[in-house]
Amino acid sequence: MFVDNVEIQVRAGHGGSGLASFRREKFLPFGGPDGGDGGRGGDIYLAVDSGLNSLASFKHKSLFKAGNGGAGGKNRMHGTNAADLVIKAPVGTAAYVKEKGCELIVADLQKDGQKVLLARGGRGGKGNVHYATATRKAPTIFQPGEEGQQCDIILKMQLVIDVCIIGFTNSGKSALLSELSSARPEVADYQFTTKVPVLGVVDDGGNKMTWAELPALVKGSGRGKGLGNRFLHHAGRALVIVYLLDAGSADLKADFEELRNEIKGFDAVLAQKAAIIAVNKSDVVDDAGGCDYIKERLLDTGLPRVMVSALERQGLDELILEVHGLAVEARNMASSYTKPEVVFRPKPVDRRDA
Ligand SMILES: Nc1nc2c(ncn2[C@@H]2O[C@H](COP(=O)(O)OP(=O)(O)OP(=O)(O)O)[C@@H](O)[C@H]2O)c(=O)[nH]1
Ligand SMILES: [Mg+2]
Repeated sequence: MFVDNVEIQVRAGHGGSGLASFRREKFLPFGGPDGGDGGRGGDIYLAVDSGLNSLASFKHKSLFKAGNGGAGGKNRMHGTNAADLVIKAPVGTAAYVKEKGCELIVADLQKDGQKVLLARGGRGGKGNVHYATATRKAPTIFQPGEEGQQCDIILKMQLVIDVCIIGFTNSGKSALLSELSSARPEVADYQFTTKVPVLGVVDDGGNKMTWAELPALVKGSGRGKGLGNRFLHHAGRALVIVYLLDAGSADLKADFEELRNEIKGFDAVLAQKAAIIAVNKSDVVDDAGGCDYIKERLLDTGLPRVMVSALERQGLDELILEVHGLAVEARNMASSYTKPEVVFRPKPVDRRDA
């Protein structure tokens, strides 16, 4: 199952209560206060697990609770600190909290090894040993443990990919990806065969890049037709977009414009990414002149154009070369601007007012 959007609830642990107690020993009538402090409640973190590639594991578990701190004991014994809870998510996951009707981003896991605090555990309360003064030698005061933070979190995952293939149904997206990589999506001549994004690694002999095909767009995807724009956000991190057209179509120019408009309507930034047009099924075009005519027809798109045939494995090397060239260029440009990491600092909560 491909899950890329889930809602979870996180509850950090409460701090353990401090203790009010007095030292009682034979021949020591006024032993004084000896109540220890409570232990810390467990924090909750969100961390990258590079073995995961969707949020499917959250489908059956949506409540995450860290343990509470132990209570303070006699003889100044400190309560046990609870263990932290680390929630694992795939790279490309962002976490949002809902506040006043808005979704505020609190974590954006962009690379392996990243770990971000989602909810802080409560501090343990102080035992009565802390309240003894010269005039108050037998304090019965102690602090209860602080409550742990709780919040509802929305996790959204965006695929971490280099190249994204976008096209209408039956243009051969799956056939192309399975010829280029070891991915084996179903290829069939009925419509909308592919219902979730499919990833494959394409090796050009020097560079390995992750390509993905998204389920087909239809005209009006923006208005929710077909699978709508449900998966288009996964193109957000791609370096290059491959517009895949079907050479057998009556009007390739119109097809391209429609695709482009769907993407623009979804996110204008997506439409400005490095892109290339691949016209698949070149084998159905009668002669080389036909291919030249198609390329000419798409000239004023301003994008590089490659004729390919997934069926007959034609033009694939040229396509890989062009796409990977664009991807390397885009990556070099992006590395001059690195997105700052989002750091979440939970606000301290004063429980005494509560
Ligand atoms: N002649 C020819 N047929 C092709 C080529 N590539 C794919 N096809 C055929 O086109 C049909 C659709 O191919 P798919 O790869 O399933 O297309 P898709 O874009 O993934 O389609 P959906 O997943 O349904 O959106 C299948 O019958 C393929 O055999 C090609 O290069 N030449
Ligand atoms: Mg498909």
